[in-house]
Amino acid sequence: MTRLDRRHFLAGTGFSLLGGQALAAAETVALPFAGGERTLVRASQKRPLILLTSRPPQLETPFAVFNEGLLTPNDAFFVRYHLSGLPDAIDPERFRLAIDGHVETPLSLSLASLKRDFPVTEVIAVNQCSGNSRGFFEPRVGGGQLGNGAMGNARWRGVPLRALLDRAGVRAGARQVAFNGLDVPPADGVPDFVKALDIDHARDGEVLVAWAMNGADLPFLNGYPLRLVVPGHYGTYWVKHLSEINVVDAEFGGYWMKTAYRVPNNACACVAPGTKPDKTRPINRFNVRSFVTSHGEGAQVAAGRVTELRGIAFSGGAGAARVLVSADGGANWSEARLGEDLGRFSFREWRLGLRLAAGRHAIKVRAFTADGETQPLEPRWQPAGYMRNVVETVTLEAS
Ligand SMILES: Nc1nc2c(c(=O)[nH]1)N[C@H]1C(S)=C(S)[C@@H](COP(=O)(O)O)O[C@H]1N2
Ligand SMILES: [Mo]
Repeated sequence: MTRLDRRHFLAGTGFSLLGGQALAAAETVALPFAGGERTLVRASQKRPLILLTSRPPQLETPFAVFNEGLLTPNDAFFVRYHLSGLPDAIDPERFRLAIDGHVETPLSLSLASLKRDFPVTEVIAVNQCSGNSRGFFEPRVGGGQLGNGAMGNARWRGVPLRALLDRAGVRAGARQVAFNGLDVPPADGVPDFVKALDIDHARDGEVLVAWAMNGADLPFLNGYPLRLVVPGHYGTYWVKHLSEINVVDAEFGGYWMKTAYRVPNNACACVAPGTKPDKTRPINRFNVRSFVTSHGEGAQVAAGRVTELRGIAFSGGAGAARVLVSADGGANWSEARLGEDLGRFSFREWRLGLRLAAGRHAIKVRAFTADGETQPLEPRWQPAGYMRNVVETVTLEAS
């Protein structure tokens, strides 16, 4: 990106995406697929992140961050928007959250009331974009060509959605709850970003209306002052700048539920490469994934000595009960040690020491949930490029 381009997109957004700090154009990274050359940019409240698009802002976390710790720092957390009409400065005194629709008593809550008048709870949960890792799809699919950095794990603090719905009094016949944020479509006809959950899911006690992550206010780009947290479910449901919770007595028919963010309606949510599904359903829970974080592709290690491998695993709500590692491309597998359990929605650390002979080694990592769900050895395919969870491989050079 040139300096001129940067000025253009600074002028065109309602806030300072770059925080006034233009970075040298030399700071680039190459994601490991065709067309993966990217610029690092510094958005407001963020360290340099991988730029996918500037309008709307889409920033990916550099993968090395996931080796820093199990909680993803707020300033490194990825950013994804669909609409370029981001809210301007939000006044926390004047902000109100509406709870309306098919309820007995519509509510309009200030931030102060939300924090004072309801039970407060915390959960550590992964937020992952449906299209995380889309850039690796073969054959290629349209959409943001993301590497593996459109995910993050944080401690979220807020009020259970159930408590808000109970206070408003959900009326009989309620079917879904729709969530809208303060961002708006530009004047090009893209529908407003509104997502919906089934009423039972909305009332399960796990979904939060959160104002803090990792002990601090939500960064603006991650949804200040409030966002929905839907543990175990893809990021598309985690509506940012949440301003309206609307209970509806029918299936919500908005574009972002009815047309977008749908997956093939079968057990694997997949189809033969290059084909289209005949039936789809809204995307919902994550599948299980695991990664090596300690070593990147092609890393050099000492032959004949123990190499300490480390990584992360997570799933859509059953945690990661086992992680197996293969050092010979999948012929033999060893059990990794699991780290502290931060809850079933969190990243879980795994570690394994391996003594590698001189030469190249294809290290594979495969996680299993307590329910026995695991990662496929060959990638699944679907036209939207969602839900990639193939067993990852990292090649190490021992010498
Ligand atoms: N208001 C609003 N909320 C939104 C979106 C959006 O475009 N607008 N995108 C969703 C999608 S698809 C994802 S993956 C997550 C990303 O959360 P993050 O930007 O905090 O990482 O936000 C979700 N919430
Ligand atoms: Mo997403």
